[in-house]
Amino acid sequence: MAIPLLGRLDLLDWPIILVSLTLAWFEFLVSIITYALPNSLISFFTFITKQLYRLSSNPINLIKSEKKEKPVDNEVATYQYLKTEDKTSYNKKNYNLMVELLNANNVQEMVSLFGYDIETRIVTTKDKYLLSVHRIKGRKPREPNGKVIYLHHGLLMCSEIWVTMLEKYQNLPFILYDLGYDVWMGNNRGNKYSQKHLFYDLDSTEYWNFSLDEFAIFDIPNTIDYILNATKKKKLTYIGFSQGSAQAFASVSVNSDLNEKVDQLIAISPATTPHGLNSKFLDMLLKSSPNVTYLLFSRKVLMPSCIFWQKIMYPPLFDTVIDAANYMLFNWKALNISKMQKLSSYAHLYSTTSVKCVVHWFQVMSSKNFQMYHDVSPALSGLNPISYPLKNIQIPIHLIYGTTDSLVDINVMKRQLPAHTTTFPVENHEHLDNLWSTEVYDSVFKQVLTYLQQDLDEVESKLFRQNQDTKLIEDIIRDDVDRDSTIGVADLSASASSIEPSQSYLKLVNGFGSSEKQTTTSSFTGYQRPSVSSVGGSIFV
Ligand SMILES: *[C@@H]1O[C@H](CO)[C@@H](O)[C@H](O)[C@H]1NC(C)=O
Ligand SMILES: *[C@@H]1O[C@H](CO)[C@@H](O)[C@H](O)[C@H]1NC(C)=O
Ligand SMILES: *[C@@H]1O[C@H](CO)[C@@H](O)[C@H](O)[C@H]1NC(C)=O
Ligand SMILES: CC(=O)N[C@H]1CO[C@H](CO)[C@@H](O)[C@@H]1O
Repeated sequence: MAIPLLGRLDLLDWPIILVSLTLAWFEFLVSIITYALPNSLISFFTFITKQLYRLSSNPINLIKSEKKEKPVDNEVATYQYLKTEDKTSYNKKNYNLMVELLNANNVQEMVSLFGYDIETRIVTTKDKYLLSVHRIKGRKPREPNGKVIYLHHGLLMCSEIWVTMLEKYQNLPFILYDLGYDVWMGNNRGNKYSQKHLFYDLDSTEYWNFSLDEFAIFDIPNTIDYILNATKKKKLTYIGFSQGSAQAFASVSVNSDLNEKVDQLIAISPATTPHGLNSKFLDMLLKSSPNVTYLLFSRKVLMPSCIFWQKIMYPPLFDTVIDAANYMLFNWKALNISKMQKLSSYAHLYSTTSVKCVVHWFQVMSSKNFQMYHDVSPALSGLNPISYPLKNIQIPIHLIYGTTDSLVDINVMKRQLPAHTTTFPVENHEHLDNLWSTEVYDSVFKQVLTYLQQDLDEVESKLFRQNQDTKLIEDIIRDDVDRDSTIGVADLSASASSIEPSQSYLKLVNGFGSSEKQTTTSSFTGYQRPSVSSVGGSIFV
């Protein structure tokens, strides 16, 4: 006898549903418990983690049986987490900037650390979602070159990912702006900057009822139209990271008018049909049926508790968790991103999206076909999803991909895309390395500039020599900081004690409930930036 609805599940789905329900309940319980936790307990856990990180750069080493070297003296121990790395990249300037970036609340605060400003525009999509688009503004006059660039982020991200690098010249928007481009950074519906609909409640299932299809059909074309109208230009250049490039391919393939509006698509770490997850169990679990994923994560926003965890976690621990999760899910080892960089970048990695969007990706992975979202399993119903007609794209496409990126199967992608697609492999790079690695300017952004038909020698002389004359890079350095002093870990922790408590990068973490506000003034540009209040511990005990 058939049971309505549930009777349609495969045999294999049953044990999975049981596991999912257990996990879901577990997450529910944990979230109840954490919300009920008093602040003092949270501080206690933070304290414990801090002690663990003092003993070892990586808590995993603590459980390993091998003996540690003799205990280090206190001065050095305060900065153990960063110690294992090449010390040359640590100077006081970088460290202070990292603290500021880590604690920055929004993209506006982030770019202001580098002497830029943000102009926010609100795009209303045809289906009435409101999206923020961020346009870079400089505080200094520069010569516009009349070209427009549109940057778009990846899955579970927001526009902040473009401006997290500690070295100014490794942030793509700043290079492009200084070279004269009009630089815009888009945001998908549902992320940190676009959580608004004219009619739907943010808490409703209707609001979160979107997948890649809506990005492709509404968000991308509507944003492009908005930018072109605002700039009174005929064409722009699109640069996407990861899902941001997949969205663009999908979008151009179904909106043929975009062929006239975009002059080229530059795809950094593009992903259209990833193989699947590294963890076989999770892979099977999530590919099995969308209903399982919906049971596990609801039909609304994906894991909103991540933001909460990020807030209460000790930042190095948060980074370790992200690294471990990425390793389990995708087999990424994140060797090319320095720990210092991770502290600033990972803090701006996660933003919200819908569960449906992730379900859509799992459908693409399991069918090995870049197709639209569909509700019923085609194997059972004979109802087939529509594939995105990627071959329709007429504009030039350039793929910049890492050779060790487990999400990119370059041959599959080349077969899906039109024949005029060009590729540029980056040796030994994983997915995120193409955005945040220690040499991302040299290995990736130079190539982007080449696609933009910039003369690299000219660029370098413009960016770097100009900096020597007019101290552009130095804008970001506060007067009291000696930028050239490259110091070892011991010195770093010694100097760290002179950093005021308000600069502890834990200030956000335990900052709940305090109304104390402080402002720091950058002596060079004279702008005022509110800094988050500080309660609780610093890493420097
Ligand atoms: C989501 O949107 C589709 C149309 O795009 C509609 O058929 C479906 O009923 C909606 N689902 C929910 C839960 O609102
Ligand atoms: C284009 O911009 C003008 C203002 O500059 C505005 O009045 C008009 O509605 C815009 N058109 C579209 C299609 O967004
Ligand atoms: C998932 O659940 C819906 C009802 O909520 C049902 O119509 C659909 O057939 C189910 N899909 C699968 C693959 O079990
Ligand atoms: C420059 C650098 O550190 N490159 C490393 C990037 O990561 C790969 C492993 O994924 C290493 O083999 C490279 O040496």
